[in-house]
Amino acid sequence: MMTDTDVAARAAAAFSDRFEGAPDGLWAAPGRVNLIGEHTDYNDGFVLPFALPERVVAAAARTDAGWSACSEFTDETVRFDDVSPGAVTGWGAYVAGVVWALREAGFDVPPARLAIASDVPVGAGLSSSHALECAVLTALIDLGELDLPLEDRPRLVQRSENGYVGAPTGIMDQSASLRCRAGHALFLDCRTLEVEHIPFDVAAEGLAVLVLNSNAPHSHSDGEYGARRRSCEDAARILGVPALRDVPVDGLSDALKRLDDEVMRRRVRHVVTENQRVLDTVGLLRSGRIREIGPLLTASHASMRDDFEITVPRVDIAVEAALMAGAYGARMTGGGFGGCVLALIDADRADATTAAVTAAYDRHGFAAPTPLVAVPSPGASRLA
Ligand code: GAF
Repeated sequence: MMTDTDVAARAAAAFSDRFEGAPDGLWAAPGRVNLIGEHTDYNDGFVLPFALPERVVAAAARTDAGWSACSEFTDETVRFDDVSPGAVTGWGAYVAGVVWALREAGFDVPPARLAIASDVPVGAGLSSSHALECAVLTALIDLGELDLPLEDRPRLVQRSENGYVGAPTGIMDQSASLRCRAGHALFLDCRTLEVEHIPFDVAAEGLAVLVLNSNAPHSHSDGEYGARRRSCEDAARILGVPALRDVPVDGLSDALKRLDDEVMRRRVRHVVTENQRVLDTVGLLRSGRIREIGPLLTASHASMRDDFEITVPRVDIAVEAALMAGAYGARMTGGGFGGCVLALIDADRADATTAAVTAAYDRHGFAAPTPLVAVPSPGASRLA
């Protein structure tokens, strides 16, 4: 596994290669794994992500006018003065969107040059694009000495994502990248944005969270994400509540009786039961009972598979194989339609669990998954 230092060195080297001189500083923002609480964020519900050691690093410096960005992933250097929505497209929109959202919020954003490097796997559902936006935001805030409290930063990144990039995502990923702490999971109330840092020292318990990238192609994920969100919002309107967060789990069967559409009933059941699973998981973790969260993770997966219908065979097969190999619990993590599976395992079972999933993939003709052991890590910060 690469470290911040490797990625930071690459970002600094990219800066010197493409721009003149050295950067004023280096800023890093992590990808995330969501332990539990999927598609609950835009329903004003609860989530429990933690930040990864894998990070996006922005090497950045103030300049005289405009913004320029380059990345180790492409030869293209994006330059722009105009940040109106639509003016910058492609990967540069993730940079321009942050500038736009800061200006919309009334900030005097410093002109800057930014060089990006990253070891967050791309297209794996580990939030690489939010990590990019959060690294850019953190760099611009420091370069411009902007007064934007930490707790207000996720909303601004969400505004960039929704209003500029054009993805109707919720508030979880930015919150994780910006607000997580090492050794903890972030219990976030997505309505009030209150957080509680829940100790999640898996290593001290002889455990590990193994993350396996299914490498399944993310076909149709954008459209399906929007469709799930609309279905939840329509259901809340029919039920006469501000959001599905307001349907208590003991009121679920009554609520379901008031919905005619069978698909909508399943969507609601997922969200309402998933919120409860987050609360139950937090309860167990608060009393140090980490192993016991396993069945909640596995139940979350079943709910995503059967009710929310956002899994694909490759992630279902990985979950089943990990459980057969002795995992305490396993589930898909992230937006769905591919991406990663996480499994709570004994720390010495990472290779055996990966081998079991690889063998199952082999039987189905799928290429081997890519493993990483996820260590709860700190949120965005200045490195140098
Ligand atoms: C994606 C989104 F960006 C999040 O806001 C969240 O909805 C997640 O999918 C599903 O839990 O990562």
